[in-house]
Amino acid sequence: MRTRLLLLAALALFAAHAESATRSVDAPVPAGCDLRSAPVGLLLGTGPTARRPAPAAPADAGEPASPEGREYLYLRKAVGTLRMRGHASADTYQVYFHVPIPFREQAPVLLQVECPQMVDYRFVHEDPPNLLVAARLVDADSAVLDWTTWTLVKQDPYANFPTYVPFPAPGELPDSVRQWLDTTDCSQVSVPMVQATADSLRDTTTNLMRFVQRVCDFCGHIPGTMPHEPWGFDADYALKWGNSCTGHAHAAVALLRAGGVPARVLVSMIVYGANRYDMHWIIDYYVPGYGWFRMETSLGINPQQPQEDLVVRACNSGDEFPVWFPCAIDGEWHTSDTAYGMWYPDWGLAHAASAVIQLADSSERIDYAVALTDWVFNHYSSCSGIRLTPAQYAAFSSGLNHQTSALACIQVRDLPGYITEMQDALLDYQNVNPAPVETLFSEDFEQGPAGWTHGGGQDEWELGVPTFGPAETHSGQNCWGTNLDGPYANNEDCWLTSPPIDLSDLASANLSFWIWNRVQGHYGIVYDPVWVEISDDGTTFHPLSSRMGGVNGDPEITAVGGWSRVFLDLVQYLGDTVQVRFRFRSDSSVVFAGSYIDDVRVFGRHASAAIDETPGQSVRTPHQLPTVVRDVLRLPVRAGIKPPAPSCLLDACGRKVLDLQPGTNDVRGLAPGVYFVRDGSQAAGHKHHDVRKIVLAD
Ligand SMILES: [Ca+2]
Ligand SMILES: [Ca+2]
Repeated sequence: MRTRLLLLAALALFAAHAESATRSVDAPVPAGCDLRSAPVGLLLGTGPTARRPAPAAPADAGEPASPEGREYLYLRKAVGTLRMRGHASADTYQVYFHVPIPFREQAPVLLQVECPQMVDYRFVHEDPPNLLVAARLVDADSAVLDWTTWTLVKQDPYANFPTYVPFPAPGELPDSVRQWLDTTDCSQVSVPMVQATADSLRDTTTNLMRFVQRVCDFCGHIPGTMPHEPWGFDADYALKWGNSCTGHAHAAVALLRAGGVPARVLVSMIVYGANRYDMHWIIDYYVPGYGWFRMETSLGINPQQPQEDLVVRACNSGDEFPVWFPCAIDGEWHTSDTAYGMWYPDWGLAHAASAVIQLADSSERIDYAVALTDWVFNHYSSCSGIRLTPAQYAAFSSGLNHQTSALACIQVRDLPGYITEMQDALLDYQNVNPAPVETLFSEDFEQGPAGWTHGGGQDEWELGVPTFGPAETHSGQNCWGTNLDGPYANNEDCWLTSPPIDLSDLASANLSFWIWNRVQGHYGIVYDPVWVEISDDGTTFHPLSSRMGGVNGDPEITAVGGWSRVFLDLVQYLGDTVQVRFRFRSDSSVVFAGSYIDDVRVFGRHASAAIDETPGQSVRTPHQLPTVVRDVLRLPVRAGIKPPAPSCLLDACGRKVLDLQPGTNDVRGLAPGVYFVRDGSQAAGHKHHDVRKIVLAD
């Protein structure tokens, strides 16, 4: 039995989440704010008549109320702590995690990552607006990775929030929102209970807004308990038995879609909670003629103010996932190697978000600042960590310095200074101008095996039309499956291997594929796993993903999982010709439908000029921060930047106590306490230096 801390979403309107409580469970706790142990009265405190309160009080006392023509801009801070333990099977491995994304009213300013074992990191761009971060770490017994993001969020006063909107006639919705009417494995629009509930909530009203409000009130009253095992996080389960925030969101999405209202799931970090927690789940819904509005589906708040949450994933209908599918490639973080378990330790308490400042300004200037931040972040996230020529790298470094200075400006409420610095950053980033993303390899398996081979023990991989597992392929008629017309066998250990894929002359590369997985597993322990491996010589294969598990096998629950897409980073193999393979292994008893693969794609950017392909020698964008390990303060060497002033160490009163050299610095002579590293590698003439807090322990 393992004791875990669970977050109780015991909220009284916008009060902070309640203190964590302990609860014994014999399995890891799945993602999503866990509501099961929460006092129901508090959970349901926002009933039909309890509307959301006035906008949250300013983060700083004394901030004047927003005057006429002025709106609020908020700076939010989000942090994550990822703890890895075990040994990778290669010298380095990848850690993948989600951070706040550019999404409507919110624009990330900057990401900072601290980890003594980190080599570098980069952003993996999925379909817009989603992205995740892939950090590469040197293998060690254990590692702790801390990330921080700073995000601007502009207030939406909801001045246009309508009171009456007729339901759209078929064909009246724009094509761009139609995907969010689909039935999915998480939001099962087509099951009778969803249809009946939606019909009952709609009743005779012709007002779409009234229907939406009834769905919100209904979902706010779904119990925060999950009495039926095994757990599911889909709409069907939530309506039958209750759920965490994940099921509340899927239920609301399914009910709205069943009533003809496009709705999408948002995975978020709550700003108003004081503790560390799992990711939280809310939704957006589309009102014809007005656009998208946000809904807090666990507390029954509609519309929810955008500044209360930082969105880390906005689900396209094909991207919805029920928390633990595929296990270990979930919505929060995972590693590239089987040796590193995402469950251990403290998984589920890895995140926190908080308010930093808010300021009032003209809506025009705030709109511009957010749009500018969006542009800058797009360039920054495209270039960060990829291979650059020296000229590109110089431009990138200058842009990053301006971006860092901009963050310092906004932290002291200097919005004009922020805008100036971000404009300079944008100009620099435009000079980086990397090659566009191209598809380097793509296979939908509609034209036969196309060079893919399979083998191994008890091998049953086959290509064709599935008649047993998924109801349909992800594309066309064909996909690969561990057995197309029945369950896999016991004691399999087999592989499906791609033809060689050329990764030479690239600045970045990623692998994506779609997988339908229904294998034996139980609450995160996978008995019959599938995972991805890669080889640069066709002989020795290394893990590229952690082990992917499957959905539960409860006959009472509609199969949840469906086709899911996985994105992986291939930076370690740039310059090589690689083969990837899907490895499947089953134990000696209990079988399920198996693993099905479709639409494998490799995409990336070509290098802008000939770059040395030797890893470690090519120019990479540095983000390493000062670290203190065993009385040695290590100051990263910033290639390409000529420091105009030496870096130094300041005490808590701002007095210089030590000049710092790039590389290692002996700090044994200093008393324990809080110090600040002032980075001298800023461009000359800048008001703002990058200042990092460090703590010297006894
Ligand atoms: Ca296909
Ligand atoms: Ca088995």
